[in-house]
Amino acid sequence: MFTKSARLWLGLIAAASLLSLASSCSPKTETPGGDEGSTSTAPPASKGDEGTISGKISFTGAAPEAKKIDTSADAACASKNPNLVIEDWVVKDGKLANTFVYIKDGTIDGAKKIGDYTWPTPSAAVVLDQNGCHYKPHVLGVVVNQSISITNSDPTQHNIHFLATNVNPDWNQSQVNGAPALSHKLAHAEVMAPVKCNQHPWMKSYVGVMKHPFFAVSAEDGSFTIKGVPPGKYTVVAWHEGGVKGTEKTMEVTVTAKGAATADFAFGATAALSGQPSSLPMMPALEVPMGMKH
Ligand SMILES: [Cu+2]
Repeated sequence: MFTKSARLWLGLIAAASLLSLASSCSPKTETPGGDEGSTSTAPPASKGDEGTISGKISFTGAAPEAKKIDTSADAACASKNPNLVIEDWVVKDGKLANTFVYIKDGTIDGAKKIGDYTWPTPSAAVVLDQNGCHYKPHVLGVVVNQSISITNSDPTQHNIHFLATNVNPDWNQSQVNGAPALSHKLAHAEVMAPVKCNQHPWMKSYVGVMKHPFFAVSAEDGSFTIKGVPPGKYTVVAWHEGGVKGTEKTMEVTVTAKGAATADFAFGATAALSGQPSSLPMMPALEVPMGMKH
């Protein structure tokens, strides 16, 4: 059957695969908003003095053209949503939608760093709908382990694919038209978990997974509000797709008791130009076996 050296090689290959499996079971976490793990401290009790962080996301310069998507590969998509356009940059009157804004770090007044607490996971699911052969919403946020209810509102089959990163694992499910909702949870904080449809290559979505509930997504008028923020000093980040792993803007924000802090961010033509509309960011990490990265 096998020569002695072939047997040796087979053994080595098996050992290497086991090693890489073992290391991929404990994914390296990049801790946006802190990460789960070391502590399980409940956050300080509410004093009823929480404030808000709100603002507008602007796009400076000429808005990138919203390119039309060729949906001819699926007649159901073409007839339901004939004017489907790429959603990489949704700009209206100089304001930018689909920006994920979150507290990355910071300290609650009289308490610890926000990432040192384990915030409760909301029991309500967040809905990610496949509707008109695109995702609604295009960008969404969840708390670690919060259910995402994936619905198919189209007269065609979709295949939702949460791409593996070095934070969260691969998850890939097809869903025929009329099928019940699927449910998925992400166990690790991540900015952003990329989602695509294996059936319709233009379909993309991004899910921000936070250890805490202090995040929001900018609406079509660029506005966002993060509610229920305990008074403190925070680093607030606005993330928008484009570039290799998206583009982030950072701001230091102080929230006073019952205060309304403002955090306006601006993205511009430079970030748009570095975007890669035809491919998903964060893909390069996929091909490298975990064992080789340490
Ligand atoms: Cu699809």
